[in-house]
Formats: sequence, structure tokens, C-alpha cells
Amino acid sequence: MSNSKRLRVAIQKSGRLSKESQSLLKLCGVKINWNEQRLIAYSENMPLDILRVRDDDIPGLVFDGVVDLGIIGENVLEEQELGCKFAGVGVQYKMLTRLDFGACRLSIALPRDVPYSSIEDLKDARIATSYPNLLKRYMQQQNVPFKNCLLTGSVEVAPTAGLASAICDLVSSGATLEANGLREVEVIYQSKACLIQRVAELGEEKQALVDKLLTRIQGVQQANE
Ligand code: PRT
Ligand code: ZN
Repeated sequence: MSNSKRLRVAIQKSGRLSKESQSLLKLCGVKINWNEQRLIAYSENMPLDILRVRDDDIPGLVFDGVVDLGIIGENVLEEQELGCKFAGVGVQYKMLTRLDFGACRLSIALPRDVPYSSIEDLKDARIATSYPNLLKRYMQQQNVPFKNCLLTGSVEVAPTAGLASAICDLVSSGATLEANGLREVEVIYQSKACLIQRVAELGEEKQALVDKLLTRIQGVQQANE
């Protein structure tokens, strides 16, 4: 548990959420000397430190109270939360706000020439994905049994490589599916980045800083609307 007097915020080190997480903090008036190599970046004008980690590590750091806040894609957050739930482990965190970046959807896609009329067509299909829990929840809700093929990368080439007959992957523009001869047949989850807080009390001063940041974030987001 973090008992530091400084607020600890975890953001993605390098990837699709990094730049916008950094810009958001900057727009909220947090001054940081970003040194690309450092795991920790210290704010010069607020009692706040940034931890830069892989996005997959952020939910666990918040669940365990090792950091106070985290900026993370809802897809990763919910996938991990469901994983814990399916394993019988409870997790806790507070959802502070959805953010206006990192938008994408998790979709099932099939080779373009494979006919598709309904989810029933996926009965017993082998589906490659990095999101086994979100996929499992969706297929259970639809009452359609399937076979899970867990891949942590290159999911879109699984059908061509003969590893699976369908995929379930993140989509934003659709260009990757298109380039791999795939077509989207079911959208199973809509995601954006979000800001979460650990559930354990932060203490008055740190909580006041969180409240101030949250008000500023809401101001920044309204100005962007
Ligand atoms: O190294 P680290 O583990 O931190 O990063 P990562 O490689 O796991 O994640 P990263 O940086 O790729 O994505 C971080 C988060 O950005 C995701 O968890 C989503 O919340 C969000 N996001 C938004 C996306 C996309 N859009 C997206 N398009 N994440 C991934 N993609 C990939 C998708 O997997 C597919 O390969 O982009 C490709 C599809 O894009 P289109 O535009 O061709 O459809
Ligand atoms: Zn990741």
C-alpha cells in the first residue's frame, strides 16, 4: 500500500495511451520534467509522482493500492477484473471518470469470404484473442459455446495461419482487419480510457488533490466537447 505523502499516478509508459495521458496531466496544470528513460517522473509544482509502466500492470497496481490513481483502457481494466472474478478473487477500485481518448471496440471478426448471419454461426468455433474473459462473458450471455485460443499478439493473422477460425480483437479504424482479409461481425465491448482510484482512503491532503485534478479534467473534457 502506498503511504507516500505524494500522490502516485500510474500511466502507460509507451503506447497508444501515453501521449494523451501526459497531455491530460499537463492540461490540468501538472508540471512534469518528462525524462523518457525514467520509471518515475516527479511533478515540479504539485505533490504528485507519475509511474510509467505497461498498461497491463496498471489495474493490479490500483487494486493493490500500490498507486493511488491509474489511467487505463476500460478494456484492460474490465478484462482483468473479470479474470479475477472468474478465479473467485474480488477486486476493488473507484471509477472516477471516463476520458475522451483511447476509444476502440472489441470485436469478433471472420475471414471476409466466410458467410455470417448470427452469433449461432460461431458455435464451437475456435476464436483467437488476447481478451479471453471479455469474450467468455459475451459468449456466455449469448449462450453460444466456443473454443478459446489465447494469443497475446498478432491475433489478426490467426485465421490465415490456421490457428483459429475467427478472432476477437480491438478495432479502431478497421484498417488492420481490412488488411488481413477480415470483417467485423460482432462488436462485443466499447472502450475508452478511464481514471481509477484505489479503494483505500488516501488521507485528506491527497484526496483534496485528487478532487482538484478531477474538477480540472472535467473542465478540460467539457472544453473539448
Ligand atoms: O506495452 P503495453 O503493454 O503498455 O501496450 P500494449 O501494446 O498492450 O497496448 P497499446 O499501446 O497498443 O494500446 C493501449 C490501449 O489503447 C488499449 O488497451 C486500448 O484501450 C487503446 N486502443 C485504442 C487500442 C486501439 N485503439 C487499437 N486500435 N489498442 C490497440 N489497438 C490495436 C488493435 O489491437 C489492432 O492491432 O490496433 C489495431 C487495430 O487498429 P485499426 O485502426 O487498424 O482498427
Ligand atoms: Zn499491454
